[in-house]
Amino acid sequence: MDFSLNDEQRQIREMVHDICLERVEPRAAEIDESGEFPWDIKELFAKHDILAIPFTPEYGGVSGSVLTLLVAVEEISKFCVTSSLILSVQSLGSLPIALAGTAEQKRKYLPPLARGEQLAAYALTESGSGSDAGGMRTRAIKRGDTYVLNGSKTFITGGSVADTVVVFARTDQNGDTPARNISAFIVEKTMPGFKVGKLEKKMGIRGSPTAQLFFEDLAVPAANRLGSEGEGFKLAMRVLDHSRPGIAAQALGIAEGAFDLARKYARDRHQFGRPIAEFQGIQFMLADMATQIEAARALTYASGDALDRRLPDISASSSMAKLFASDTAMRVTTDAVQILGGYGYLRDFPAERMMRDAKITQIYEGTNEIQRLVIAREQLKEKT
Ligand code: COS
Repeated sequence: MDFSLNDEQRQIREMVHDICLERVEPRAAEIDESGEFPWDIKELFAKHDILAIPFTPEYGGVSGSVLTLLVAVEEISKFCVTSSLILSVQSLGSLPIALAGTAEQKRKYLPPLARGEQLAAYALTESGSGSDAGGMRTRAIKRGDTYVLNGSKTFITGGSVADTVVVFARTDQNGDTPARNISAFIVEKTMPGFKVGKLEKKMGIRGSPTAQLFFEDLAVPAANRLGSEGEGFKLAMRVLDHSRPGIAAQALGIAEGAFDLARKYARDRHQFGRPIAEFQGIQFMLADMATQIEAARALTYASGDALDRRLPDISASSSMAKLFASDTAMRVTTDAVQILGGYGYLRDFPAERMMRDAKITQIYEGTNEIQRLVIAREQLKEKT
């Protein structure tokens, strides 16, 4: 089955595939082992305009289509999930600016991101507010034409390498305004008071830095506020509606990479005098893996297409894609390790890395329990 991609999307998929096969796949195990951010891959993606895919030509980009971005993320993830995150986070961190920025903010911040000269990050989560994103404590107090930020963020993907970070903070001045008086600010890493804390040691996506960020009397010009004061929570949710299909695409790519590996191994590995692919137990596993992947791809592409066509009620389709594709990635990578048997458990083969990388897709950008909550709420809304 092939979802109807246009010529541009097919060309981008081919280009990304060729580059990743030649340059990213040979680095994937090393990146995982070292746990270091792959600056060489970031430069490679910038040079080939891969980091320009999330941006429209008006701001120096090459596409701006969500579906095109998903296809690119899927393709990179087949080879190296850490590398796919360089593109995903460039999109996530710039989405608040693209969705809510003024023309001036977009002109200033988007072109260097599209050129890959700068990196972006999205700072919503805090140690005490993960699923309950509205419970954040970082505060921005207005003083004249600046806001003074104090607080911290945690689990910020790419936070230590980003030049531009969109930070969400409470703007209720006296604690007596509505609970969700949250606003979003474009923060530059060079602003005094911006500090990077510890980098987390993780199970997977090990070359993607996950950082703590601290803001100590950090003065942000009021001109860097995104949208109206108090509108930040809704913006954060809109961004997640747009970015969750990207996690689905990542999960889909991991599942496809693991499936290809397992299929090849099943054909090559002989036991009891024949390839293990001839045993029904293996065939049934491969059949289930392939079916789940097809279904995950259909949901993922449909959610991207819905966003591109600006259809209403996209929250549920984004969450469904993320939920189903990430569960698929976990199942398929676990089965791939099983098909490879003892070899699947060794670092000599990429199956175990894919399984470790898959797990995070069920957790970040909203746990799958939160996705179910979003989907259920949409189903229970009164339909006219
Ligand atoms: N788009 C626009 N507005 C939205 C929205 C969306 N997708 N979802 C909610 N809102 C609005 C609501 O309409 C409501 O507006 P009003 O106050 O005008 O009625 C407001 O935002 C608050 O919504 P709600 O009451 O649903 O908020 P909750 O605190 O119940 O939170 C969940 C909702 C749990 C869905 C949200 O907190 C969430 O997604 N949490 C997970 C966060 C996450 O994914 N973190 C991962 C790290 S970021 S990489």
